[in-house]
Amino acid sequence: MTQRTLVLLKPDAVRRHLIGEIIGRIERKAGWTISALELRTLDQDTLEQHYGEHKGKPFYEPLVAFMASGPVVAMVVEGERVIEGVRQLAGPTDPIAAAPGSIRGDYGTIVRENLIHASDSEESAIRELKIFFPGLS
Ligand code: RTP
Ligand code: MG
Repeated sequence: MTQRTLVLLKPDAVRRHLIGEIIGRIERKAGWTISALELRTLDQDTLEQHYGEHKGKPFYEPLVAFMASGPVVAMVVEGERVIEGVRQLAGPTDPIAAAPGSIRGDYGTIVRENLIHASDSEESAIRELKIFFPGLS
């Protein structure tokens, strides 16, 4: 099943010069293709749309401040079961719980600064891709 997912390399990944390392892991997966890619600083409106499901939670405000603290790399990745696949490469949200070999397990520090976002379902992917890449057909 060919899918599309939204991947964000968060400001910590950009600051720590880990973009190449993380993109390399995605590219090494046979059959996946990066079909759009952009470095951009996210505004409040975009972040509110993207993380709307977390509004009101205690971590929401610091999360949005962190996500606006520097540029992110936004990209579209396409391929076979790529939604589940990139989540697998990323590892669990909390880097302490993430196994070595996963992106968050290898490089994550605290739960907020966990390097990468990847859509968590087909429904989320469609919603998030519209926010970040509205021109996509
Ligand atoms: P993401 O949406 O960024 O791909 O991460 P996720 O699905 O693994 O985690 P989610 O529950 O959607 O949380 C979104 C992001 O919020 C930050 N977070 N901080 N307790 C905390 O301080 C806390 N919990 C979550 C993380 O940056 C997480 O990726
Ligand atoms: Mg999430």
